[in-house]
Amino acid sequence: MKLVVVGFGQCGGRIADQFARLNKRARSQRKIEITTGVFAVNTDAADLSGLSFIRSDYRHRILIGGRKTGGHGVGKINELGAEIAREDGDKVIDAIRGTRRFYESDAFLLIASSAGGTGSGAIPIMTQYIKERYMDKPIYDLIVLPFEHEETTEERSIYNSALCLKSVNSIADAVIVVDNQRYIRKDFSLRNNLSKINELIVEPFYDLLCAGEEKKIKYIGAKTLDAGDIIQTFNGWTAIGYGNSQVRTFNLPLPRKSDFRSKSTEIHKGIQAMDEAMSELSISCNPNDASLALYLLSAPAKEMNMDLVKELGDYLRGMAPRATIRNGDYPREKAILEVTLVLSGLSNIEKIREYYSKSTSLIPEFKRRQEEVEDSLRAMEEVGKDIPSLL
Ligand SMILES: Nc1nc2c(ncn2[C@@H]2O[C@H](COP(=O)(O)OP(=O)(O)OP(=O)(O)O)[C@@H](O)[C@H]2O)c(=O)[nH]1
Ligand SMILES: [Mg+2]
Repeated sequence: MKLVVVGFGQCGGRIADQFARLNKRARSQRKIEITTGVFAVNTDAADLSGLSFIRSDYRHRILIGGRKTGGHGVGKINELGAEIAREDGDKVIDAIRGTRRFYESDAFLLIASSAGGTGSGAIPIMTQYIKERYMDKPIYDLIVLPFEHEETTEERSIYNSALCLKSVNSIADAVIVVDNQRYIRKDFSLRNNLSKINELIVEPFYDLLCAGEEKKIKYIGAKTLDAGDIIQTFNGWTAIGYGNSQVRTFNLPLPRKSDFRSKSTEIHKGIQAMDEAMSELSISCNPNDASLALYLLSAPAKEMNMDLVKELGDYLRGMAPRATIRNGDYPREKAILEVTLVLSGLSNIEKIREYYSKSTSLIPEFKRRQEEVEDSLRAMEEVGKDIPSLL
């Protein structure tokens, strides 16, 4: 599957940059392409210059709202991010139109954080603009939720998130939810290592996008997972995960293929990778709430057989009994068995529900604070009313 990738704001731009890296990797390791164009859009010129893999010309790193912000961002006011996108959105559309081989793209992937200003505000507006112009291609929005410590220190991050999530969900074909907090569960030092988190966020997309683009016969599975399967699966609230397990230790003799122990070991390893993918999902959710699911098994051809694929399917069916499940296998050479898992059409995500309810109670509070500020300003003006002005 080939994507047009557009990142908005600092977070969106940096993750889009990681997709540009993945494409480079696909090209050099596998001689295939998984993106047709990668763009970063920001109100902040410094953030755009900090990227590494996205082409550095103004058509790929797009500065918007220069007049309003002086190139310095919108300071977490996502209403302003939205306003700027309405005014400057044509710049992004023009850049997309200039993509060579645009006709080969299967879908759009737009990316932003929900808590900031530029990305959070621009992504719903741009989803709508792109949808109006390219009706035949699905649009997926990848939204990054803030760390817990940001939610407690800055209520605006909760309010921005609620606004952004509600808006994108009403317009995008799927919303892939990625919770920053989930990536520091095992390693707290990651909190200060956003680029490592960004690598982890994009990793599950690699095999998923590559599988359907393979041309070499030895990398084509018994059942290829292609763009059609992905498009059928990505729908509404979506989570993505990845897990792996080592399949061979070199100093052990290989058991004979027909050996029942060898077969049960393979299945055990497969289940272990699937379990890891499930517990490493990009957002905490209940698989029981998924109406669509997909898994891709990548492993050395020797290690894959229909029994393993079927066992994994049965296992997933047990966890997501209501989901329509699609699958594929992707023969690789590395001695590692990998499972990429997508749960989609989720009917409930607790964290989003919380953002909605907390924001509803924040609205009157924000209004009250605004009024307080205005009252206080008026009172100060009143005290100084007899002082002459220099203007
Ligand atoms: N995973 C990840 N999260 C990031 C990154 N950069 C920022 N964030 C998160 O994104 C949120 C802040 O949004 P930004 O993307 O910085 O904001 P912006 O869209 O540039 O908007 P303004 O700077 O307010 O104009 C916070 O929750 C950060 O934790 C990143 O590179 N990776
Ligand atoms: Mg910024």
